[in-house]
Amino acid sequence: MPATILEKPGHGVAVVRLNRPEARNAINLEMRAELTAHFHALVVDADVRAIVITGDEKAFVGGADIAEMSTMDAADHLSIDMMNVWNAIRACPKPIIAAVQGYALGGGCELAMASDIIVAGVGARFGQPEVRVGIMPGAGGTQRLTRAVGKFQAMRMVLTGELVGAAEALGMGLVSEVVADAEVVGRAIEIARRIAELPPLAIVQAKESVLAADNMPLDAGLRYERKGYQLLFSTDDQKEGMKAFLEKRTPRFKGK
Ligand code: CO8
Repeated sequence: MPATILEKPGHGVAVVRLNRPEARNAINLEMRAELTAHFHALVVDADVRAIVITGDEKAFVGGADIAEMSTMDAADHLSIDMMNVWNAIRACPKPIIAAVQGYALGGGCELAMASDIIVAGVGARFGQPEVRVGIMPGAGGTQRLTRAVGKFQAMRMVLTGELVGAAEALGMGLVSEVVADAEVVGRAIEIARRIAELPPLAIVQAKESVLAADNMPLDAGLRYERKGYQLLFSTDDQKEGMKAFLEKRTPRFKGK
């Protein structure tokens, strides 16, 4: 069985399912390689405009594979490109929606945070428990988490390894919305479909601009945002979107 399954339910949406249920979808080297390949392919797939990533009902991802990591040394980590998958996800200009049921721990919480929107089931649990196995977060758990929830909640999660439930995660700003567990994937696909109907050039520019907020001082970020905004006035979709509004009809976006 592959460690991941790629599905294309149509309407511009791709669904990447993590498929190691027997190991709570722990991320091993095989899964990393498959995820990297999927994201490289999805970036250039013109039929895909939004991506949903999900696990199963018990776990989104239980973390990096501890059995596999247990015998690795620092040189292994440096020589195997462990970060390839994170770079592939980070370089993906299309919106990524994490549909989280069950555990999102360690690398799993980091994978959710590398996405753009997180839909969580009421039973979802998030955590950065790496210290409990003698390490620390290595793929965004001290950086993206701190930016999402602030220093004091991040410190609590990273230094104690305690898990937080979906309601608490929502209150902290760690997830976008919470729905019934059985509705998580459907809701994520619904959001992806809605995004896929919108003008893709505007979506890509908007995503890039929001992500830039993490890396730029406000003045530079506002200038960056304005350039993206101005650039979109050179697209056919801007003309069509505004014309359709004024003519009181549904726009037909072409991605040009
Ligand atoms: N790695 C390997 N195997 C795992 C992992 C994991 N992270 N999580 C669960 N499994 C396996 C278990 O060993 C068990 O296998 P078996 O049936 O053969 O004994 C099976 O999955 C089911 O697990 P449980 O019986 O424990 O299932 P529960 O539902 O009772 O508990 C938990 C699920 C809460 C997820 C529990 O298994 C657990 O605490 N797992 C470990 C969580 C953890 O510590 N995660 C952090 C790992 S370190 C990390 O992620 C570092 C990231 C660094 C950079 C990013 C790289 C991708």
